[in-house]
Amino acid sequence: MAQFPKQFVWGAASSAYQIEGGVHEGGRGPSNWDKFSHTPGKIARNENGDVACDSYHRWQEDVDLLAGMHLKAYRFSVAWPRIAPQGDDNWNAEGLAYYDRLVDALLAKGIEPYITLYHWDLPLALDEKGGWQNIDTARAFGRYAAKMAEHFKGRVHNWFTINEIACIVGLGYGSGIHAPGLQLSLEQQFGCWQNVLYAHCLAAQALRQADPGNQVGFASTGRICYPLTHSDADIEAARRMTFASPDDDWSFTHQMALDPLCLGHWPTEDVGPRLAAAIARVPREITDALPLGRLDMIGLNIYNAIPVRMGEHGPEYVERPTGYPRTAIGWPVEPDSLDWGPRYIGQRYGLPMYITENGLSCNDKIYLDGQVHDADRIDFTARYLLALSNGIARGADVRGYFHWSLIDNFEWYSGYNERFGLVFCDYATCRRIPKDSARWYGQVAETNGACL
Ligand code: IFM
Repeated sequence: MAQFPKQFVWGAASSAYQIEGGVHEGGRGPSNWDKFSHTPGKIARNENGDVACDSYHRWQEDVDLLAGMHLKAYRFSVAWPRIAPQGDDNWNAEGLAYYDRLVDALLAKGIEPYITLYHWDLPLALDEKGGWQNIDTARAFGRYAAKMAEHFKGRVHNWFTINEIACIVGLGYGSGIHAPGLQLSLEQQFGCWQNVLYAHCLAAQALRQADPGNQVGFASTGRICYPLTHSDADIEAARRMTFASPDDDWSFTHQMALDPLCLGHWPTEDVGPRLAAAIARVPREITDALPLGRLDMIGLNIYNAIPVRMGEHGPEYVERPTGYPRTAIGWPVEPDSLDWGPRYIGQRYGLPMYITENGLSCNDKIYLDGQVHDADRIDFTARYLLALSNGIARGADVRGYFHWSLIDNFEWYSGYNERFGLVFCDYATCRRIPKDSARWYGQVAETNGACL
């Protein structure tokens, strides 16, 4: 039987651009993702987030769905362009009022809001001035965070500043498959990276200044490795590969963000020479601000991991056998990621952790009986949660789990093709249908995992 700590937080997660729609309503300004998704050829079937799940109007239904699943926490993001339509300090009262309604409705149902301040939708005005290449974007983010902290003081206590710096930089400014669609050099990407971290630090400072009781987190994603066997050599090999930063694969790693924020220095282990040179050039203004960014909690977005063993010449990846289980999007099913990931990260940083995202896309559909039977999601999530409870039993200080996602939504360059929700969204009408997994996950939450 799985065991979770008594106060373990069961929740679900979403993000603004992926679910809200209402992009021209309530005084919201244009974003980088509006521009990118409306550029032909960037998104599957040229889809966009104009309507998405229409949560801009159906937020009360979302809250009711969370309550129906006995969830005590909701991680959602605020659309910066709704609060600062031009990216400056002209705050939009209607945008704030939208989140007032959502936060108050959550609190009325006993659901704790966990706000993410940046889940990739940047005011277009800032994007046009260079986006994360420009250090002024970080300064603007600090002011936006201050506004949010002051406005929600006493109602919101848990904040994640940034979601997945790896995707912001690696996909937005590296491979170019996300907004703004640039393909920059390692050095230029690292310039964006240091600006995003600086933004986090300024935001963390503002959040604490507004309310010293605020819990400040950073939702990180990146390579997790797990040992092929439980030999000491394989365990050490997987740890080392988890925290290596070679020049050709540095951005999708946790330590590039968490070392500076939690240890106060940049990674030193297995760092490629070009990356090391870029690190040596980080401006003083940013390095000096790093201590402000210290974390109260680490958010981990974990979907899979890579098996590793100690080979003759050092740690090596192990190829998965033919026919290995995969989700609809093609990601390998690797429950061990939730066992070893939090263990390795916890050993390195010694901070409380939350699984801020975990889940899968399935080829869900409405069956003849009108229901959505998603046995794959139940099986996947049960395996991952059992592994997580194992990691917790072996010392990982994980305080909560947020399933990605509450509801099917706009999956970035894949458009609406990938269904990650516990709740089905019929995009023609935006009608919500809780899937079998929603009922099952509700039981998991209600029994604190004892039914697993
Ligand atoms: O949908 C995304 C989310 O926005 C960020 N983390 C991964 C999810 C699945 O791809």
